[in-house]
Amino acid sequence: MIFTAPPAPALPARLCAHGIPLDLGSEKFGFLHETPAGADVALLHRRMEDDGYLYLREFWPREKIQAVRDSITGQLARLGFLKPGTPPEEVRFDGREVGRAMGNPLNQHDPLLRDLVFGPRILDFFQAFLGGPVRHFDFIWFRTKGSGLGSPIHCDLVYMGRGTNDLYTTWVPLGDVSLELGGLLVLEGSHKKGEQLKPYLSRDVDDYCTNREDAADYASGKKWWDGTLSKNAAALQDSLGGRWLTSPEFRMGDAMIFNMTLVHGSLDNQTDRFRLSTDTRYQLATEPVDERWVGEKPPGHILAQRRGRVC
Ligand SMILES: O=C(O)CCC(=O)C(=O)O
Ligand SMILES: [Fe+2]
Repeated sequence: MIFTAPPAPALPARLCAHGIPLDLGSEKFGFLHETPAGADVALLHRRMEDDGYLYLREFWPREKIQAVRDSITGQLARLGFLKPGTPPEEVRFDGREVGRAMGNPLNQHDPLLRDLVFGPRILDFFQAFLGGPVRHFDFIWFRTKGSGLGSPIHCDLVYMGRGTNDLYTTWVPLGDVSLELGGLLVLEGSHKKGEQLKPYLSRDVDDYCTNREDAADYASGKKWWDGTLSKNAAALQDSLGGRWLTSPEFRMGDAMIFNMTLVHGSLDNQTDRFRLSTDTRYQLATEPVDERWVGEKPPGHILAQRRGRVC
């Protein structure tokens, strides 16, 4: 019998990041490397080292994600974000954005969600991967992306680098995410561009330079840097190299785990529905933790967290 590779999925005519069309040629665009089911810890480490991420298909049972999705679509309906008269399951965008990270009104304490993203499946995984007892940040980042929107290109380190840098993000699609709906987008090999990205990676969004003339504006909260690395995914790719990678379809149950220096963002949503996902963070319990993200009500990027330094 002759086995042939599965056909490459058809690409939409256009895929954009922050309004900038990506070059979809095979040198510039491709699909994420799936981590084999049952990979041992040595292979997981090798993949994390080589790729900066692990893409785990069917990490959770689909029904578990569906239950969380139902809870979230119900909340969106009650909060009035869905197009009136449409079934909540369809999550039809009604023109009003839900709010980013700290401004997102969805329930951080939803028991079904917490049982998923802080439950034994993921904690056991990290315990094996990191080789000791682990902890997670308490804050959950919700992504509820309406039509036309994606996330700006960034590395996570600049938002959460005040504890250990041996910290991992888990991005969880709460629904199947087609290319048009717009899922996570990562720049191949970018976790190994530390030298080029040093000026960016040495910053933190809550730090400011005391020796600059606008220091007072940052100290008082009048100004804030939002941590974006680039607004132009195509130009960034020209300077750093690597293909932009995503999945032909992220499916409910998949987990994308990546390190703090992998450059990523997301594809713009080209549909009339919300794209739903969460991202959460995990580290060894013995390592220092970034205090902005722990506790019953994590403070996050509040003014009291601003720190001045000589740059
Ligand atoms: O889902 C998104 O749009 C962005 C996700 C992200 O930045 C993350 O998981 O760290
Ligand atoms: Fe991120």
